[in-house]
Amino acid sequence: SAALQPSRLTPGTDVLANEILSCLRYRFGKDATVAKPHDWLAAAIRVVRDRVIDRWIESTKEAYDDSRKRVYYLSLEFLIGRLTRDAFSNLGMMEEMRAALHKLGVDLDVIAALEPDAALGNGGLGRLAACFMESMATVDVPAHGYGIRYENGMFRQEFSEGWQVELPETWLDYGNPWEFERRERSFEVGFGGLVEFAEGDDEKHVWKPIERVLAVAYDTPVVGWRGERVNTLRLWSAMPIDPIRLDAFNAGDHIGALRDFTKADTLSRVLYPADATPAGQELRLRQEYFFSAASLQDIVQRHLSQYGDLSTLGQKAAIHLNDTHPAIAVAELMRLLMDVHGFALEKAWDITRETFAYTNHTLLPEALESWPVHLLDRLLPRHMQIVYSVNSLLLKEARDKDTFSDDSIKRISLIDETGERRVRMGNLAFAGSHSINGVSALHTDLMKETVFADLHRLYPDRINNKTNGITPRRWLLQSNPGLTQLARETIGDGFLDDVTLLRDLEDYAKDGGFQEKFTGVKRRNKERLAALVVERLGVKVDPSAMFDIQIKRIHEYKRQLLNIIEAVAVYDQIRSHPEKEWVPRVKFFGGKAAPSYVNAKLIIKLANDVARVINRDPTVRGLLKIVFLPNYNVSLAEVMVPAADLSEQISTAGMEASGTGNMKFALNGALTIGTLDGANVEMQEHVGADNIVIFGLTAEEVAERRREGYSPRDVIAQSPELSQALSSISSGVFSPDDPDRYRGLMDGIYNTDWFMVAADFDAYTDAQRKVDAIWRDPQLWAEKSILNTARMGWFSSDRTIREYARDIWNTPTVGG
Ligand code: DL6
Repeated sequence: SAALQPSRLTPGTDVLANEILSCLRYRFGKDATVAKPHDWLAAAIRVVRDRVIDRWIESTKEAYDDSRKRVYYLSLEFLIGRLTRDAFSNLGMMEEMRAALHKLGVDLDVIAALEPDAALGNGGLGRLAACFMESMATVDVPAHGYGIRYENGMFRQEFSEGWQVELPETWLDYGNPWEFERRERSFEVGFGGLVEFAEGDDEKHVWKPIERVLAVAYDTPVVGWRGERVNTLRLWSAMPIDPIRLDAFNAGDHIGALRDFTKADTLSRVLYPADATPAGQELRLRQEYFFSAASLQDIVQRHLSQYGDLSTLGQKAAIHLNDTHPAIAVAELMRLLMDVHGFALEKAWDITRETFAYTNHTLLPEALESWPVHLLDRLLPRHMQIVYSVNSLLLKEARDKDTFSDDSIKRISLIDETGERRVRMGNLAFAGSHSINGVSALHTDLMKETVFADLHRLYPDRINNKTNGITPRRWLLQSNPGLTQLARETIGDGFLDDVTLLRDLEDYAKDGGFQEKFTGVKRRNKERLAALVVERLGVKVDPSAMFDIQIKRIHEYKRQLLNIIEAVAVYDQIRSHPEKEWVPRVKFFGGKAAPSYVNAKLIIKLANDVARVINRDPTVRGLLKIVFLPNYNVSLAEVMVPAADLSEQISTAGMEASGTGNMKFALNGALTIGTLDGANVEMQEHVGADNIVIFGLTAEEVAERRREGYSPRDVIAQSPELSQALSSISSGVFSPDDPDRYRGLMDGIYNTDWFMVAADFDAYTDAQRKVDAIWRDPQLWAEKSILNTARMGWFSSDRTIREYARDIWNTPTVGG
């Protein structure tokens, strides 16, 4: 295993073992003979946690004493996964803890696996926030993450006859040893009511909400690499101000007496399980305002207690909006500045823009948030007034330029008047920020050309690109100890601190001895995944077959359908040409569908139906297997990513903002088959065009085909393989119990095919055969695989965070 250098913080195995025993005894009232695995985990965590706390307090104090600028990262999602390994490993205590536990007869890996995933996010956006938190601590940016402490995070996915079933995930059942409740950090958050003028001052407004809830802080320490800095993730939990209405209770209305409790509790109860799909219900807006308002009160209070004056807020605080979900914070800060602290509109607007920055994560029109004016009017009446006020400043600026047509002004407006009047949260976030960034070069260019074209013309200096990254600690050091150890033996330890140094592995790419070791590591990772597949699904897969993996949220634009249809085509081919030399493959899928997304759920069922037929067909002779692992989450990704030979990144070009799974796979030595979409474009530049298999239409070509009037039927008619696959799915070959099950889904491809599955199909199958050809030459495959690992260091989230710090937040960083 990767015995990372113990840091100066480690106290030695015996001391740790004694601390664990004493924690068991005095905190949990147990001794070693009666302790259950959960008790051992809880005790081990607390022993490490005490050390984290020391660094945490020091980091906080240092930032205060040095008057350092702080970053506040507002995100409705933090998809953390397990925290324990991060903390143990970043403090350099992993191996000593392992030894200490071993001495006590406990296996660290066994108890670590008991920790539930903190799944407070849907997918890429939430996982990015988690990587950023770890990287901010690593590169020494004093930062606070702010979000919601959902009691039920992402749902647990099970399959019932191949259909997705959603069940609540209760990650807090055994308590959460990593969090600290901060009752003293509670803030009131209001909703509804009316706005009045302050007494004797009809310049000043006072909002009188009719409903109030309490936001209570729960803090989690986030440990940076080598434990140099520990930052805070502050998650808000909602509580009623009065837990029970005694008057109602005493009058016999026992349910009514708890109404406030239920209403408050709902706010932090569930994560909306929507990703790149609309989630536009009132509760969602309430959640967004709830956590934005609590966070801003906290930030303002901290700033005032240190600096006494909010006019310097933007110099000492950078508030980052992770997508538009916290965009209402722009209006909330304006309200606090004007109504509570007496700033004039223009001055408040200057401070606001100096303080805020915004990251856009999607161009999909259905995922761009907007709220009906009447809803904001009712729920947040003062904020609606403020939106109108800043809109008038914004539109005046555009009109004064004389180069904006009426149509252009309409698109710039914060209010969309094309149908029901709605507030455009993207425009609000843009207008209220000094920096707006996309998450890959292509995505940023498209932002400038499409959704924000007019605002970009008005403020040409604001949009900038910050290509996403991933933390190499979790996605290499922890999840792939075998590869980490091999790299250490080969090129030394420098890459542990600067992952770009992995490029030294390039020298070994053609070295037969190294290739063998590299392939051996992959083989063991594949065996581990194969064992997990047997355990969870009872399906046997051969680790010498190519492991071809597509794991991500299920969405039509991500085109799991393209992958499944290709599997069906290969299945046909294997049966018609059994004499050919087929490359044995296991196609793995993993991912959840938004519960309301009918087609995504049908795609899951299709994958499972196709798997059932192919896996049981003796004529296939195991040359093709399909495995859909249920309940894909961060912990499962940590097993699947290091085991992949081939990574599927096949979205319709122009639709995936960046992708980050693509980076994790390539760093772990998988070859990518992908379109020129999102960060794949930059990955190709870094790993080299020979070491990635790119296919399909470009974003420009997709747009052109759509403009021209694309006819999928004609394309399908030209492709016998595709025609055959589509008609077998459509006619019920894979769904004999319900032959029409997939007719509608397939008709969508024949008639519209918005996601260009048919248009890209032949290019995709050609690319897959190219992959087969490389696989047949194991040295060539190993060489390309090693070059992927060696050249992916640039995609570290440390690099991304340094760029944010330099270009957006104006805060210093270390290293790099
Ligand atoms: O930026 C993180 C991640 C990107 O890598 C994905 O390409 C993108 O789809 C995802 N966006 C969302 C958008 N959801 N909303 N709103 O999750 O962000």
